[in-house]
Amino acid sequence: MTRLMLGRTLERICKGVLLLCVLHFLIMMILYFDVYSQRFDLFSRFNNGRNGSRSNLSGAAAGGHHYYYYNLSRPNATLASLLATGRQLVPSTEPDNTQAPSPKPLPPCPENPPGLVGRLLIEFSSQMTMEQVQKENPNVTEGGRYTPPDCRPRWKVAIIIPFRHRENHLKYWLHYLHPILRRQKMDYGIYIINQLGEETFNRAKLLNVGYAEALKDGEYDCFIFSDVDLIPMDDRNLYHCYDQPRHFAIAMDKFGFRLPYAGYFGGVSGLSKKQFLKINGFPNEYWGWGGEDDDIYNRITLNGMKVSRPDNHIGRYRMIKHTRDKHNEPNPQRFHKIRNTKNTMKTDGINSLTYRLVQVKKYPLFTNISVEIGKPPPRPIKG
Ligand code: UDH
Ligand code: MN
Repeated sequence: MTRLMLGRTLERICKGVLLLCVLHFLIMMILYFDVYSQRFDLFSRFNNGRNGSRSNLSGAAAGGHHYYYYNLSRPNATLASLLATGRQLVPSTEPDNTQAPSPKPLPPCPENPPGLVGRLLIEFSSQMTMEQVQKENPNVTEGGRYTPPDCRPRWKVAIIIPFRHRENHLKYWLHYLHPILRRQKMDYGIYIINQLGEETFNRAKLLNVGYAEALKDGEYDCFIFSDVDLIPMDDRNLYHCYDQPRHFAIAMDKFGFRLPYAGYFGGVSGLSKKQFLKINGFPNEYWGWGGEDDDIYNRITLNGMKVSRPDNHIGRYRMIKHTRDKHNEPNPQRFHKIRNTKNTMKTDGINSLTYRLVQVKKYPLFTNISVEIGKPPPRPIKG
């Protein structure tokens, strides 16, 4: 008899446990499907983003594509406390701004952007106005900035152009380069560093100014230094930085599409911020034409780095034909100076740069930075 009673009690306990299990399982299933349906956006797919079954569930209208969550992360909210009140089993009607889904993170930009076209036809005979060039580039934002809308760029590139009295060249440069850089999916800004006055031109010092001024405008980690008259003939020559300082303009038409000498680093080059600082930037003391690019090459090799270059057929450039500018005569001291880079690079560079900033002006396709950079020191009198 007692055995029978014991058996019945045990049976009841078992049934009770089983019932609890089933109940638990059901609750877990409800929670599981509800949370996951939100994560995978199952419902809004069917309700066209308008009020749908989910807002009806709670009896409240929901505008747009609002999502509702069980606020499990709310302080003091435990699963038990949520289960304790029936109301909380129904999704909350208050849109929770703190939990609004952030936009999908963009994928990194592809290493080989699919929109590239390869070899380009570059010519400088057709006339163009700045207004036309602006119309061609509606996606470029004020100051000549652009960021790809559909991917996360690896570099933030400042393109620095040394400049004086070359407005016509600048139009061609902007006309060709903006679309190329856009296809290359670069995140970039264009900085024209304009030397005011008519003193001797100083390309490398202007490039140092460009580095310093661009950093005031954006968090750049890559700097490309380009002459205003050089246009790449192939958009596979990617304008970003590399493991080693980059020389882009390796095959110019004016040199018969060949590197003129092994240590040539002129025309268009690029250094990451780290590489630039490692060589103390560029020399400030090369006044007039020539030598400053060789000095930069020396700085790179003396600091244990190597120049990286694209393939010969990809690194082709056209230079807009021009005569020698006034006040940019070949610098007679250049041969002597490039033999001394080792001694001068530590004290002449970005750490010794001085200039007077006169104006920063943002145009639709570029930022113009006008500066006074002084003049060459008086030549020592011989004898
Ligand atoms: N630059 C100016 N204004 C000047 C001088 C130079 O903007 O008055 C800038 C410009 O970005 C130019 C760069 O500095 O592209 C380099 O100067 P460059 O173009 O004069 O140098 P390059 O080696 O010319 O091309 C050498 C002059 C030889 C002309 C001989 C014609 N056969
Ligand atoms: Mn030139």
